[in-house]
Amino acid sequence: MQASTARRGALALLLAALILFVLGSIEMARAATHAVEISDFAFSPATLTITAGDTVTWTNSDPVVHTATSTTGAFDSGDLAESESFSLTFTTPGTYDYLCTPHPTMTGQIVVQPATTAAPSPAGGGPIPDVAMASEWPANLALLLGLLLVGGAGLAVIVSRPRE
Ligand SMILES: [Cu+2]
Repeated sequence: MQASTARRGALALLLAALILFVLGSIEMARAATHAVEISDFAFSPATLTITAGDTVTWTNSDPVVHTATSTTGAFDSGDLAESESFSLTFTTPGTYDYLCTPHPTMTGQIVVQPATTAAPSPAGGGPIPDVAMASEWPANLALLLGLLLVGGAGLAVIVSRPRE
């Protein structure tokens, strides 16, 4: 009876770990991080379409101070020196125009789509989010499948252990 209780405990632990991992993977797959490079006095890509909950990281590659500053006051990176970066998670769908305060002709736009809609082809026709999703999914799925296999093997070992 003692051995059986221990086995049940191990099973429960393993299952809990599996569930946590699956939930974590789903969350990772849902929330992506996108990069905007500030280079040669321009934001690249100038227009970026993301999903609510995604994070955008601006990185300044110029030897000159730039900013990523919302035209409506929604956000402001402050001064970014060379190789400095600024990250922001967008939770509210909408279109966010921004510019560089020292160089107002440098402009950019973040389009945040609702998280619930399964991303139909965006009105702007931006291929960037699709490419990002395509590159992220296989890695996460492979990771998930790998852990399920390891977990399954662990379960099989525990279950098949001879009873005393
Ligand atoms: Cu600038």
